[in-house]
Amino acid sequence: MSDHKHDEHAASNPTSPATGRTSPAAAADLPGDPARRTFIRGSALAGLVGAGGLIGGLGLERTAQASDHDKMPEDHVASGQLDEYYGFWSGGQSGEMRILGVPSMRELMRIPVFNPDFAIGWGITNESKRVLGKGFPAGGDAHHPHGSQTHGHYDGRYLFINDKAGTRVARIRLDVMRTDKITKIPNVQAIHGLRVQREPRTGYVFANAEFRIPTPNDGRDLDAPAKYQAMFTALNGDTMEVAWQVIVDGNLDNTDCDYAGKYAASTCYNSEGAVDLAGMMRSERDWVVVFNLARIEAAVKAGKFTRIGSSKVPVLDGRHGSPLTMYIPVPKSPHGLNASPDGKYFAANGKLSPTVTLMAWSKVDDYFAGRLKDPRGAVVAEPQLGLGPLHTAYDNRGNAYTTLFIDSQMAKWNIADAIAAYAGKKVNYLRQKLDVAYQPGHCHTSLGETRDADGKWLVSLNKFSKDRFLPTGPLHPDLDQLIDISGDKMVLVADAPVFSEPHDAIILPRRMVMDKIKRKWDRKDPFFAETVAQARKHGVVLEKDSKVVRAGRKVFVYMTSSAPKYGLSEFKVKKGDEVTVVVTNIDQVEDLTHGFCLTDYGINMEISPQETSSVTFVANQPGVYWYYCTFFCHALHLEMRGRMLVEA
Ligand code: RUQ
Ligand code: CUA
Repeated sequence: MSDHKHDEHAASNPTSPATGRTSPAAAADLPGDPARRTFIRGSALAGLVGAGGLIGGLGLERTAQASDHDKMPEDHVASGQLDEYYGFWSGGQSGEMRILGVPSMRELMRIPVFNPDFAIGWGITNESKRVLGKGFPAGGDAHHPHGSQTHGHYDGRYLFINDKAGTRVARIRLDVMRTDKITKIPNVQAIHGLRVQREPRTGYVFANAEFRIPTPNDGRDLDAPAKYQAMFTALNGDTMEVAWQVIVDGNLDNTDCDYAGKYAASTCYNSEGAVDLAGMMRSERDWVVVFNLARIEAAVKAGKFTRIGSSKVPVLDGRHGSPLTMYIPVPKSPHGLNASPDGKYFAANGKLSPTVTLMAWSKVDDYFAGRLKDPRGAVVAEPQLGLGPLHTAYDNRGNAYTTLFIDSQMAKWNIADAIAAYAGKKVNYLRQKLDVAYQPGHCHTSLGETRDADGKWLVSLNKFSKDRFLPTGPLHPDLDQLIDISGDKMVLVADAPVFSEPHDAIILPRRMVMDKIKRKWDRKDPFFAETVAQARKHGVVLEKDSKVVRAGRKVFVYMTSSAPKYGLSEFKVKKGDEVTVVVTNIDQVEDLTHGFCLTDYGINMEISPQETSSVTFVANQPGVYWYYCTFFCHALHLEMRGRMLVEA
């Protein structure tokens, strides 16, 4: 019955009168509604078999209430409807990644990456510790999320994100939305800018080191800043191993690459090589450094590199005069670096200059072929936009959108007109300036860093919210604003508060992501394969067996979980034993996640349908310790528990 209602609702949902854009539910090619029905059936089924009954009931009611959203503004996604896009938001100094629905701007999920997370058990489970590595730092500072691409289109395999605080790069699997690899980058400090190779595929993940340090950083040259260095790093996106590094002049900031697979480029400030603020701002010009990938690969092959300390990574010299790099002078402390989706241009955002410098990849070809002598000749436009340009995003109609941090504005400008103006023609390239609140850093357009830029949505990631929301104490949320760019004018449609501190985001169509997503774990998933292999050595079949295996002072406790029961209602160990608890969720019902929390031991972990999670700890306190389920899974969820008995 409820399915039927839902269908009626979707069918009666017309094209939005305001913009002519088809509302999400009416778009026939999108699998949202069938998927929704699958979910409802699953939940209803769960109710029938006695598991998840409560949740199932709620889901049905909510869908039945969905109504009236034709009258709602364009960004409104009514109850029971699905967003048209997935947004992947960096979590900044929270160290995590967040999934938002766009245009609703609702937070859908958080993915722990560099941060410990008690809900998931990230940093607690053995499976997550294998990803985080030994002695992982307490958190991270994640700035730049980017999706793997093939021929300039998102391919739905991975997301990558940097950690500035811990000099790391992480990879997240899109099918399960889980971090599966983290790589510590050697020889450098503070990975900031991050991008992925577009052609032929990712391929390389490019990572900028922002701070200059002595090489090796082992206590030498502490007070000799002239000897400090920063490097550009390329990782292999398939293995997450570092492929090579290139030493540059100055500090690297942001990076991007072309659509032809030939170059990467980074903004580079502090050409002065200073270590304090005044020194770093002294000179009028800094650089964009372009890296010639083919020449770098050839140099690696030819052995023209060094290795530093115990690191195996080939390190090449790309400082001024190197054939591997091109230094394009740009004004002053440039920040964002953004390649246009037509594959022709890349822009450096002036930060301390009111300009954006637009360069052509074809001129970079000319330079490396010896046809262009002055690197500055790569510049094809330098539009003056306003104060504090930080980042630029693009639509599919030849327009660019640049955040103005100091002016608190978004500037829309036309690329062709800016090029004509630079060539001396009298044209106005500036299309519109829109006030945003307050102090925007990054901006991002839907699919704007791929060939599929669709010119529909722009998000402005603002650093301050001041008075826009209910006060939350001295610490304010950040403010992300959604802008409709489908028409001639930018229209601000929504404010979304966000916890500290998204720097950057990407927006993908839901179809691309939903096609890849698994709604249950595959029992053969590599994420917990090592745990499965270990159980097999003990003769344990995780889906069936609940038992305790003792090997000296090591105790392995295997149990299933199926709402509302663990396979073991108690287990006994001795004080000082090293205990490994392995829980396998054998429920088949979608959304039926269990938890395993061991009281007074600081342990919790999530076990989603068909997943195995494990944790290892020392039973250092004698007594009775209850374990219980933390994810509300059943009417008898509160009864889902058992006892660990620790003998003195
Ligand atoms: S940065 S506000 Cu970390 Cu991308 Cu520019
Ligand atoms: Cu299982 Cu709650």
